[in-house]
Amino acid sequence: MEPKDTLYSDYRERVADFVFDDAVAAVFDDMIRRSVPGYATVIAMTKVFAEQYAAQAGSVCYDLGCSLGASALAMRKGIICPGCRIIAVDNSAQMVKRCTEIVALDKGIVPVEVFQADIRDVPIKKASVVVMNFTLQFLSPDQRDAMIQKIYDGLRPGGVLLLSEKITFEDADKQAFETDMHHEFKKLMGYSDLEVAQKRKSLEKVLLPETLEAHKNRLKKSGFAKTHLWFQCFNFMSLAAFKESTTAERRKPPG
Ligand code: GEK
Repeated sequence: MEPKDTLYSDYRERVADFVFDDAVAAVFDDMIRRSVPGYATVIAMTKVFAEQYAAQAGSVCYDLGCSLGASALAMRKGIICPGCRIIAVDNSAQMVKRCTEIVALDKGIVPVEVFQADIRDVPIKKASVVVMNFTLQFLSPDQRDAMIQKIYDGLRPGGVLLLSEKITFEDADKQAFETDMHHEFKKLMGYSDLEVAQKRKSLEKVLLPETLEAHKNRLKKSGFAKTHLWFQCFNFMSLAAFKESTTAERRKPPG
């Protein structure tokens, strides 16, 4: 069984900025499942998106900010098209080490390469599915346009970007409500008020959420023809952004 996340359970005089170190990598699966409402649904549906959109032989599926590889392994289960492979990237050495071990234990047959790199430096080529589940939010906002543009340019026509993020709201009441509900979710998942408060402090300068509109505008500006909000639970959402294609390129035939 995965170890339980108790990293913020003891009072800290000074809460340092959050980093993806050994301690976090060791409990990450438990941490993200109990912190992100709908995480299990987003991962489960990543399989379905891969099944539908990794439909071009020889294409590449990317998991950008892979952590322990949950999205990469979901895609591995879903891909039915021959000759596809998966590239999973994270810049945390500790995450990459654990992810490599986890992928090695998985019985899937689609090739998965896991490597340590900054996603800003990774070339995206011949992509059919690019997954960025809760990672763009950790890039500095002024670097996000270039990241999305690079993904758009590297996607084949008919490809999809799955972009899952924590979001913020313009309306102060809505922001307060969604933040509150997220904290209630964390308490329901067994975190104490102290844990919630200390974790929030640690992420304050590290995880910088934007509005849904800001994400949609960026995707549109980068060239994505269509963007669907397919999942939202409180202040967490996932968008599917499609690169235009002819019908023949689009997806696996129905039935
Ligand atoms: C999942 N997608 O389980 N380059 C590479 N990796 C980065 C960068 C960067 N510039 N910045 C952050 N990361 C996963 C969950 S977690 C989300 C993703 C969270 C990595 C960082 O090391 C971490 O592993 C991941 O992005 C974000 O579906 O913790 O809220």
